[in-house]
Amino acid sequence: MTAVELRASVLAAARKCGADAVRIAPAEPQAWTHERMTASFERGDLQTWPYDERYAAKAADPRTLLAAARSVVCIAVAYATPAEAQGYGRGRVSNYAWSDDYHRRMRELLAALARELHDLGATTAIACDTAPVAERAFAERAGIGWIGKHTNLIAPNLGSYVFLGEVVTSLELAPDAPLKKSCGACSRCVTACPTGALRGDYTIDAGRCISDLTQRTGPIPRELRPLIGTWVWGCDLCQEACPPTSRAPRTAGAFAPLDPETRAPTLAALLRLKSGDFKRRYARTAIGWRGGAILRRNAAVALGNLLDRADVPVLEEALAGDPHPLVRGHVAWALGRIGSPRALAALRARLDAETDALVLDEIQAALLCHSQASPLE
Ligand code: B12
Repeated sequence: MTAVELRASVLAAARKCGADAVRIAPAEPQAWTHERMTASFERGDLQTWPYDERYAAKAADPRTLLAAARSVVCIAVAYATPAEAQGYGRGRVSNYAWSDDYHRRMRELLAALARELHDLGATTAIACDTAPVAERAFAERAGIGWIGKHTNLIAPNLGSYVFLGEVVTSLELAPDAPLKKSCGACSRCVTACPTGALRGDYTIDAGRCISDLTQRTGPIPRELRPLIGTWVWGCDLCQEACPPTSRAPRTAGAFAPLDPETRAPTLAALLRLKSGDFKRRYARTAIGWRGGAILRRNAAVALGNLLDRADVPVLEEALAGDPHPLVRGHVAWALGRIGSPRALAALRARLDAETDALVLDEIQAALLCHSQASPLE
């Protein structure tokens, strides 16, 4: 087989396995990526992630995954499915988590492609999300698309609602050229981000990104909670505002959407979600890995942002009965935000019964805001 035929068979195999876009990058260390990632970590952009300079060095060099690496086969798979109206009282879940967990689907796809490459005599390593690979940077180098001001990779005709994956291989394949495109003067994503996470210079302060805030463990900083709106898992606001992304067809075949209650859960029901129900509903999705308490915490914040007195009883119930102090603390905040007489009475009543210091602090902070006047009274 000639080098041209080999390359063509690899690209055809990737398409056959389900890639919507496929291009090749050389398996060389990317000094520019190493530098940019290091600078980002030094600025503290990814404070909730265990990343450092050593991680950046690994992520910028595919030989970390495979010593004999010569090429990186980069693929993108579209995941946007038709958008739907959310409905009042429902939480927003990011489009990337509307279907079966993409990690599983992408691994199947990448493993199938790797098997095809083995038949061509190659050794391989596959990566999607969890391996130390700067996936967007390699996809950008391969010419799959360009990195936008929202820091997501935007592929022509597909937009940014694409998952990225790589097969690092010992095969010597002629690389593709980068597209060398940029967002130009467009900065709609920057304006659309309510928390100001995007700086407009193609970098992000991930500690302010709603996607990070809803997925991290531990308390969400109080000053950022009102900006989260009704997002309960991930966030798509920067991508919804992105012209090439909103123009792209929402017809992903590989990721069929699950039922509406999973994609846009009723907030009151989410706050009451028991562990067994959480597993039944979310174990198969990309939401499953963090556990139910994180979702209940997020439901509390979303209810605090809906500012509806009708939700006070369910919040009251959770303040007294949720087993997790993290949830009770955010519920206290939500009751304080609503600030109706019944909500404040529930907070006061809990002061004597509550034993957890974090929750007590939240209750006191919530009551303090109302020591002068309540917005809804
Ligand atoms: C940590 C992480 C997060 C964190 C931090 C995100 C961030 N922007 O760094 C949080 C939780 C916030 C997050 C959110 C999301 N994530 Co995420 N995440 C990752 C993960 C695991 C590591 C990313 C990382 O290393 N970040 C550190 C920064 C410094 O590095 P970087 O993102 O690679 O980008 C820099 C370099 O590429 C460098 N660079 C290198 N070469 C070049 C060239 C040019 C021209 C430019 C401009 C820049 C550049 O500049 C970039 C910006 O500084 C990757 C998987 C992976 N292994 O790569 C998925 C990944 C990036 N996430 C993904 C997705 C889908 C999301 C969400 C859309 C999910 C959601 N809807 O909630 C959001 C998007 C939020 C956003 N605007 O970024 C996809 C992105 C797909 C795409 N089309 O780009 C990935 C690739 C997973 C996958 N396999 O598909 N994520």
